[in-house]
Amino acid sequence: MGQIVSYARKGAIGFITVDNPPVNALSIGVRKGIVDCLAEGAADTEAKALVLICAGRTFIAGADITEFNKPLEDPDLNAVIAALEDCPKPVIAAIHGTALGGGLETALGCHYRCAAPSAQVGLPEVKLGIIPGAGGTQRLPRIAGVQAALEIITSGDPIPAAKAHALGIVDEIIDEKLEGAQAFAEKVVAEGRPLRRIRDLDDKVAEARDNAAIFDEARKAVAKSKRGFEAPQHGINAIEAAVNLPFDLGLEREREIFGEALFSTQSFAQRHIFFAERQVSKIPDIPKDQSTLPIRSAAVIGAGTMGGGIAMNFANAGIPVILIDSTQELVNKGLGVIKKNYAGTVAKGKLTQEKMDHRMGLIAPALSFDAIKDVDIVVEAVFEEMDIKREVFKKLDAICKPEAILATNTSTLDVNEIAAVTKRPEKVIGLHFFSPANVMKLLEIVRAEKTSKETLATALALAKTIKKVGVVVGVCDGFVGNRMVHGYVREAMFLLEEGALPQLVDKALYDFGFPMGPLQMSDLAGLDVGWRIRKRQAATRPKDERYAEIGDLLCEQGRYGQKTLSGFYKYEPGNRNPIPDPEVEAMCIAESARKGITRRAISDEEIVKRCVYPLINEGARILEEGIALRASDIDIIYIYGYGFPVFRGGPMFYADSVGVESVYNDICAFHKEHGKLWEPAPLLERMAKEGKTFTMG
Ligand code: 3H9
Repeated sequence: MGQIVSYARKGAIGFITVDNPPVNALSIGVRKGIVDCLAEGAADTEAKALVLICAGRTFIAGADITEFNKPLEDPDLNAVIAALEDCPKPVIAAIHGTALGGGLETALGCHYRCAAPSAQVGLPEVKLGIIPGAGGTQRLPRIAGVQAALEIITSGDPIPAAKAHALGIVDEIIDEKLEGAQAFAEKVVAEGRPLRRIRDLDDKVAEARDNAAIFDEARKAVAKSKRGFEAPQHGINAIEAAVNLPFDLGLEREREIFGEALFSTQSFAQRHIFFAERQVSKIPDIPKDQSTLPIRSAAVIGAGTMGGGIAMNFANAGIPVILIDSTQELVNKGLGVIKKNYAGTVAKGKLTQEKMDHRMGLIAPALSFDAIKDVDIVVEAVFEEMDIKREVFKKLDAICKPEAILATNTSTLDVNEIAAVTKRPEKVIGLHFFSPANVMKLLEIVRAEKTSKETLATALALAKTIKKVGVVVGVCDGFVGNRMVHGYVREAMFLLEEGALPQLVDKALYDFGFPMGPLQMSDLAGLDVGWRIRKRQAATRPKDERYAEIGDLLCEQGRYGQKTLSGFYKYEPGNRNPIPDPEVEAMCIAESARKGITRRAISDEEIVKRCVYPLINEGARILEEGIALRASDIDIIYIYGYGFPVFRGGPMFYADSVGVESVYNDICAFHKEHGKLWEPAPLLERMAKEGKTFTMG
């Protein structure tokens, strides 16, 4: 293996090259290597300037996150950056790919920066629950101004090279392959440019020195846009220190805040999610080099809300898609909804009219299955009835080319049974999109008994192509997400019988960090869906099982949720804001009386436990049954499919952070009080007794 960091001179310019795949993270070898090569370059009398450049696909993408849980080895990154800044020769960073976090901080320690046109720079630390810890909060406002620094640091989003250039972060845009880095360095030497240390700049921070309002506004904005997240607020505090303190004291303050954030539960949760997201596509029995089928064309059966949304995903990725329904009217209606969705995005300035036209052009309506005989994949999104699905799959099997993958978007039905009606069960898979399918990032990829590895690997690759987070799950009623959500909503309804009102239940879970509570969510999804399922299950429901009738009573009154402007709440036309409804409150009180339940005051803490712990309990069952491969996969499903707060790490990480034993003990107490629906999952019980965790190794 070659050196991680090496020094070589070309003409009068010394090159320090970092080569630490995959993303040139700043592990200890890189930190030491940079300091050593810098000394070599400084001592090289022929070298008039030094260029810090990276091999591979990117400039340094940040500190090595895997080192965060270990004792830090010297030199730390601040020492490396100080060495760059104090170098007696101009040091120039040459940036390609992404200069992120510690990577950008390193570049800001250099005297000048040049970048490839496609490069991006950013400080994404808040996404890991921390703040930049190597001077980023102190140097960025000095070079780019306080407002820009606030935006970049609190959002964590990268900015393109051109914008970085306009802000002064990058001094020169060169060519894609960074061949112009040498010429730029020579120019710096020829022009006798000074050793510009960002730490010494003051004009941009001075502008904000008597402007406390800029920070107040940022705090307010972040409290709304990043509700519940601590790190963006920490970031603002650190930038404020940059404005009001001398550089070294500001750096010290940044260090303190960084340390505090690093050991916070939120940061552990967010780092868990970072790695969980990268783990999710790794399937133990699927080799890395597993062949996949190219997906160059697609078809969606069913032009309803779901089918239309799925078709948009293909069109967005540039894949032509045929949208089929049984009548011209239904197809036209579906196309109309798609057009309206795109037009909304154009109106918001997030899509050009030209791109919209191109995407619409990729969606071809059709009435007959004959139109789809050559497509590479078909996604069925017809009515959720087994008989209908079986018919569709029989027809698809007969018409589609033998290599085509046949996918079902079922959310509850047995994919094995659907596969069994075809002669190609190895090509059948579930692709469970979440509504609205063009927006929600989650895709449950349902691996049926006979699904081949190639089909599964193709589905995982497709998920990436259409920018979804694909999570592989096994066959069971509701798969992972919906199976777990059942207990979450069930308890919310029991709480209404016990003394809470919808707005109280929802507020507790909103405050916990969900974008909305379970009852508002049910109103949004439509109460009739669950009602239909419950009616189907009524015959087999054990007589002694507790059951809340409130959801059924609402549906019997035609209150199906937002679409009928009434459900657990009332709604004004065209407005999604829930309005508490005295009629529903009276219904809750009447139900308690009918069941002989004395209504009581219920704390937010109990509401959270009653609704969130069923997720954990069912999650443990799902894990034990092998329906999910890993606890972290369940966390990803809940974050991307149900808005579980990222800073709590998903339900399984949350169980670990509260303490598995404590969760188990509460579940046992609920079991005693509320009956068998709360029976603890055997895995949860074992883990509690053995002192184990779901996600913490
Ligand atoms: C920081 O810098 C703190 C400082 O302010 C203070 C220090 C004192 N470390 O995402 P990919 C791994 S905080 C370790 O699939 P892509 C990743 O796990 C850091 N490992 O590639 C994966 O491993 P595997 C601030 C890392 O091309 C592999 O690399 N920086 C790191 O889709 C490929 O990753 C960030 O937060 C890391 N920093 O995207 C940037 N980064 O193959 C985080 C990646 O075993 N990184 N890995 O699964 C990213 O955003 C993306 O990885 C990037 C490439 C855009 C760079």
